Amino acid sequence: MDRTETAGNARAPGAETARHDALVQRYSARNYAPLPVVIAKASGCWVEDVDGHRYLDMLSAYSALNFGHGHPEIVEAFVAQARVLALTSRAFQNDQFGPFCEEITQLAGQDQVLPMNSGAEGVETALKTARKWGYQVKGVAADRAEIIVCAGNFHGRTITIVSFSDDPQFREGFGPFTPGFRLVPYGDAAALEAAIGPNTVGFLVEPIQGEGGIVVPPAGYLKQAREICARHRVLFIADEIQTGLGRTGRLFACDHEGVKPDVLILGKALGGGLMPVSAVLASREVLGVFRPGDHGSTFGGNPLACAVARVAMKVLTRDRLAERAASLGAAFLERLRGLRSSRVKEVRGRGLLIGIELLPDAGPAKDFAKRLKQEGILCKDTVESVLRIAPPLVIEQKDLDWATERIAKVLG
Ligand code: IF1
Repeated sequence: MDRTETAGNARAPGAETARHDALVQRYSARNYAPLPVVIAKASGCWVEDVDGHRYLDMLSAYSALNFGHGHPEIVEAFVAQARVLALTSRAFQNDQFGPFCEEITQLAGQDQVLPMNSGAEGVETALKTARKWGYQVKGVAADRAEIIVCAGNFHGRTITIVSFSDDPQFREGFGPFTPGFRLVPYGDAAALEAAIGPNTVGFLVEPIQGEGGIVVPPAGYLKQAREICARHRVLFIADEIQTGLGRTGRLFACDHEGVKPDVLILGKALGGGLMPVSAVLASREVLGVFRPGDHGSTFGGNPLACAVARVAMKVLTRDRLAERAASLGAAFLERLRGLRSSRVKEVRGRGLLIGIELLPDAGPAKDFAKRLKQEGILCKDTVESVLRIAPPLVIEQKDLDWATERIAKVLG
């Protein structure tokens, strides 16, 4: 798609957008309040709406689109596999699953994998793993296992996961909740250590908090937390669903501190931007707690998902997308910081996961997201005051330049 054509045009919602919006208002549950843009097609980093307006995608479906929209090789693998074999269930084996398991465990440096679909399922699987490990291996008394989580966490939307959220909206009306979780402040290793007791089996953490507002923890935090967990025989569980697979400039965000988690959760980009694929990776000792029938999923490990994930991992490594995120992201972050806007409190992030925190009197971040949309940039607010900027890792420098100008204009 040519990016310059509609640059600068007003992008007021047109008749087609209104028609679609009316359908959604009437027939969809109102669990979202999206920007008024109805996307009809996309390629790479660019999308086009039903009224023919073009936008640069700087949200990337919350990092699920690390490879951009419709990556030709990934689409090719998807279509080819769909023609040959798409689904078997795990009652039988399929010829994509074994190679997928070998490749993803090698990529992650872990012994074994348990495949699921959505990120939330991956997190649930990791929590079940930690509890079972706690009872079978650590020797915690039945039903006493505790898992420590962080204030400001976001790990998904299931009842168990919202049970340990500290965001009232994610919980309100959804009780009763799952017990067995304990909250500690994020970025505070001493608080983690103080919260550990004899029944603690795991510590679940995002290496950078996404929904929390792109919160990068203090340097050394992950390493200290890793060390504390090892000392107390607590599983260090990294939710890299959003930060993993190159987003932050390393293959995994934990790599920035040389940390290898006991349990690693991947999702989003693992599906190549085409389908939900998640995975839990760990040592043989940890994933070895499962016996046939303990846990599973109809679609987890299906041949279509495995084929897509395999080609996604291949593209990620071959095209050095983590290095690309590191260099493009560092320069982009510098330029955003250099804007010195009087409305901006802080620009932070790692690689191509960037948050722009606005000052309280600048108004809600959502208004800036709307204004950026009018300028041809799609991004999203997170918490009240933070704009989340996270383009596909395949973005070109010239597109980042184009975006910087428009962000400067809107923040100016
Ligand atoms: C929505 C946020 C992002 C995640 C981490 C697990 C999951 C997510 C670290 C669950 C999902 C999404 C879901 C999406 C909004 C979004 C989000 F703003 F809410 F926080 F990305 F930053 N762990 N994050 O970020 O994965 O089950 O959705 O596949 O609309 O809820 P999922």
